[in-house]
Amino acid sequence: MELVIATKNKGKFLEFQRMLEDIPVKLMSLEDFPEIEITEDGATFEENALLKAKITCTKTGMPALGDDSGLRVQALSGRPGVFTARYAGQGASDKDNIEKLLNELKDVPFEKRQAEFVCVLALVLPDGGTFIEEGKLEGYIALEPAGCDGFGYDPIFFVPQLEKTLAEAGPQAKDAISHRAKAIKKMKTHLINISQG
Ligand code: ITT
Repeated sequence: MELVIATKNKGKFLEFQRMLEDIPVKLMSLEDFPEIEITEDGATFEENALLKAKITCTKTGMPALGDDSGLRVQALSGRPGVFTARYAGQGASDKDNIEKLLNELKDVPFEKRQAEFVCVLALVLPDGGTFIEEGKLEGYIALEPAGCDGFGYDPIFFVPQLEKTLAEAGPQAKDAISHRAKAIKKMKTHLINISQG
């Protein structure tokens, strides 16, 4: 079965490739369909994940999987939430977003910097079949960036059980516990059933 991951984010796509390599599904991403433009205007992760998957499925005629994910920081009443990718403005770089978040939290001590990563996946099939799954990872926003693996906010997401940031932990350790790994694990059951026809 062919499956389009409805993302332009290379870091995300690499994680899907790693975590779905053991099932008989050929993955593509929006890099393979540069003509597809998606405007994320949903109010929730679920709405945005569905939007990405529906547009991609309609335009390609193939099963599509949307991933909408982001950070909820307790001291910021759950922000940036669905605006995580655009936190420092439309088209902001990971570096700009990290700088803005660290600046907003500059007076907040480490023990009050609880945060969670959320990942919502939406799978949309050409026959209209739809599946939604979610995963979360709890941690803290570090005082400064550390590590160079991963993508996005990984250098400032400190995971107590690893005693390091996700960017220091590396891909194997991240895939064992991440928000995306938990959502993918649940979605895999549906993908296996569908690919077996
Ligand atoms: P697509 O919409 O094309 O998939 P995007 O990066 O815009 O790419 P989102 O709208 O879902 O994706 O925004 C997710 C934001 O959360 C973005 O800033 C990511 O860098 C960040 N993010 C999501 N998962 C992450 C992870 O596992 N590690 C670090 N940052 C993550």
